[in-house]
Amino acid sequence: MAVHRANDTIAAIATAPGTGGIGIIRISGPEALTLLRQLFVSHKPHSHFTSHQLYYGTVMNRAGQVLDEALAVYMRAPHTYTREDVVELQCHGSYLVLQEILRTVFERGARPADPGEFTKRAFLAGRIDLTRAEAVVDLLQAQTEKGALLAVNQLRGALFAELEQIRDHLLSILAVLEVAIDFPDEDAEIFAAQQIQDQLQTHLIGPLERLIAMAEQGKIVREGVKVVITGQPNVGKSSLLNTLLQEERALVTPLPGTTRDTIEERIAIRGIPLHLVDTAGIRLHHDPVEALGIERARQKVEQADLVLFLVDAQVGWRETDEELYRSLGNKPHVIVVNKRDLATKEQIASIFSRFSGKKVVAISAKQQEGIDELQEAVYQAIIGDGAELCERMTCAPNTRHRSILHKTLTACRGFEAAMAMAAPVDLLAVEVQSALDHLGDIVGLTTPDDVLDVVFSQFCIGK
Ligand SMILES: Nc1nc2c(ncn2[C@@H]2O[C@H](COP(=O)(O)OP(=O)(O)OP(=O)(O)O)[C@@H](O)[C@H]2O)c(=O)[nH]1
Ligand SMILES: [Mg+2]
Repeated sequence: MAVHRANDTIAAIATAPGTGGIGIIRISGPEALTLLRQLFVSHKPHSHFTSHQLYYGTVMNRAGQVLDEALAVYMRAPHTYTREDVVELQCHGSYLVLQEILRTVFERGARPADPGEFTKRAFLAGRIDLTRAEAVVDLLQAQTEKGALLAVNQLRGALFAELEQIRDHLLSILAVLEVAIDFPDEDAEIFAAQQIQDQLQTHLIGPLERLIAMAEQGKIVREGVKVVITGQPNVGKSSLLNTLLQEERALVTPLPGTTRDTIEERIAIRGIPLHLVDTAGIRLHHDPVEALGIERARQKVEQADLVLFLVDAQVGWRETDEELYRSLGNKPHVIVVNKRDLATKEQIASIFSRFSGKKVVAISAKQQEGIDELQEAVYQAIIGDGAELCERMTCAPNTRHRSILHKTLTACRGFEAAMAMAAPVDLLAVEVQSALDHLGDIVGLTTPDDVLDVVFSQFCIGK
């Protein structure tokens, strides 16, 4: 595991992703006050920050641009949670803005807090005992919005399951090598090099590369589930975006072909951060600008984690809807029957009848009806029975996971190279052991001495 010095100044977003309202950035360590002075300008001039007092002002980036209005509090050591100097910034809670502010904090010298590191510091400073630390975990879990937690847990569970499999394969290879070391004469029989090489490619290098790629794409828990609104022109896609955002973000007109380019916004549904994309209505068209928009719309659908497929209830299900719908393949989706205020019960029922068992919701984007049901359907698609979605995304490796995955992969490649050079078996075993050791930093099984890490890794970052 990367060695982080205990007296670094650390920072993280302390509130759950996507919950809105306010978002808190917490900074702890010797540089906390210096950082506060650098990035926060109080509205009322004052000569110094009094401990435990709230200040109202603006947060700036290094270029001096205002990032947000915020309330700041400086808490002088040792009367703080971590017994270090602590600064908290209460901001407006948009996840993007919070990340922007956090980036500025990092640029100015703080480093990202490890999961549970604030509480770990509190524990190490004798501020709380281990049982209390664990109780804090429970409390946090109870307080945090269920959706966000479920998402994190489910995704994290999937990551662990994959890593366990990788570990099992490493262990089985190690076992073969150990036997070969202990019984050198039977070398040839036990040590089936080709088989090990296959196992290495299929079950170790391949999956590790995939996980790293996934981590590199950024993703899910940090950035949100990518939800793309698609459908034919004029079905009400932009209206839906606006309704979900509660803001007139996209242009809405009675004319088909209004949206020419994609529009991307971030929102949260039940604590799950979403990256919501409105696209141009898809139809065959010769207007070159619209054609470009349509091409882009198709790409967005391609990249989506979840598609909201809109159809106009009054117009009904057309051949062209069918065509477009088929092009989704098995992409996770929710069918949204819009403009229900204009349609008869029969019209709505006839569309519903096509999708028995699938997720269909009838809404009116304009009258803001059925939006709760839609949110529930989206939530279910992601969390509830969204096994397909979770399976595809598998997990959300974070930055720490990523660097460990890299080290594990490097060790596996080292093993591969050593095999190719027909290195002595005990050297091969060393490579495999090293891969296992790295992996253990995530899975936690091969670092037996550190109960603390296991306990504290249960915390969300920022606690
Ligand atoms: N009555 C009613 N009208 C709606 C509803 N949703 C959208 N509309 C109207 O339908 C028209 C088209 O809405 P848009 O949101 O622009 O549709 P769009 O799918 O984004 O259209 P393009 O961008 O052209 O593909 C507008 O006049 C909206 O006011 C609804 O639920 N009920
Ligand atoms: Mg539109």
